[in-house]
Amino acid sequence: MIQIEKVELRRVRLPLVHRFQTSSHAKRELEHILVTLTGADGTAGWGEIASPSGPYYSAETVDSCWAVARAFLAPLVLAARWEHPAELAAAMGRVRGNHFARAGFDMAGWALWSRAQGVPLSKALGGERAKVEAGVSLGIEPTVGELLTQVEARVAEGYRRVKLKIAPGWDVTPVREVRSTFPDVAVHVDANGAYPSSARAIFEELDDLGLLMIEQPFAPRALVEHAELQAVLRTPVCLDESVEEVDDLITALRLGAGRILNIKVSRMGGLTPAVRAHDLAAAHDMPVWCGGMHEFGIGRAANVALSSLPGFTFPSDVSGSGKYYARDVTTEPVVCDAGFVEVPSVPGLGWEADLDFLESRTTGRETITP
Ligand code: OSB
Ligand code: MG
Repeated sequence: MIQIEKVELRRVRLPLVHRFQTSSHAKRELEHILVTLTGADGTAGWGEIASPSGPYYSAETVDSCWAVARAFLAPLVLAARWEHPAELAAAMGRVRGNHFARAGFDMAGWALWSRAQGVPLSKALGGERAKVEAGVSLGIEPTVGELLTQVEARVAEGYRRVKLKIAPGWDVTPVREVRSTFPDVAVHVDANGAYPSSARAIFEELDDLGLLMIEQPFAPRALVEHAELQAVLRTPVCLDESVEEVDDLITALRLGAGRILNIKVSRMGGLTPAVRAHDLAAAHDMPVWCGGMHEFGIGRAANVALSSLPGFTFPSDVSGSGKYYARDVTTEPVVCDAGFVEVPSVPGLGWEADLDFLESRTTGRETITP
């Protein structure tokens, strides 16, 4: 039986090496919350709450995560007695929504448990791959020329799949330019739900560009409209924001609301529901890949482990740390070589928090005990 005796929450800020703009907003630095769970025997596990600062991707914010983590999740986790991380996830089940906040605790539970079991996190989750294929996500740039410069730099680093953020006014033209300049690079677009469901013509144009997939064209709850769009496109529609719960995936499968699923640990509420979504998608022959939230090294490590599961057949947003951060919060960065990240074979997460560096980047902290 595992019993958590101490919960530590720490807000950490890192500057981005390159400004990132999506259809909803721009960011230059990120603040995430690191969660450390320490068991009665002194074993610790780290997790990351990778919520954006503002409620533009989901309803959560760093402040909402902080409030829910300290007042609701930490007490539930401290009261739980568990033998497997799925039981810890179940103990947090009373809390509705707040998936980013829950994900940080769930991840820390898996990290602690896999280390205690002496197995790599990837194996604990059912992963099989020794390395995972990584792609980069590229934000909206001021000009098409600047976007092409970004793509060129990433291709030179070995990435072979790029995801381009699109928004009304920044779609067919930049995407066509990237396609024609880099014909051998797999291109995928992500609208973050920025289009009204009446905007079908844009997607019919994009349908002719040989894209890997079109991610989240419409608003999160517009599942019926996604099904109607998928019915007229050859390009697979991929769902991101629409699938927060495994139940949303059941609805999407029933409706035919997309052919591919982006599984994000944060959006789903942790590795436990992420693995369930993977298993359900696999049972329906729906390919999946692992999305990201510009995670620091801790959350990035969890993404690498998850991406090693057999259903993750498209490249994941698990680029090396250097795509976002000059220095990451782990003693070693996540490294991408020729488009692949190696899956660690040591017990636990596979990367260690860099405590000295963290001290210099910590903007707030709290320790919660029973
Ligand atoms: O939709 O995938 C998204 C980042 C913030 C919010 C939403 C998204 C993203 C990304 C980043 O695309 C992917 C990554 O972490 O590399
Ligand atoms: Mg997305």
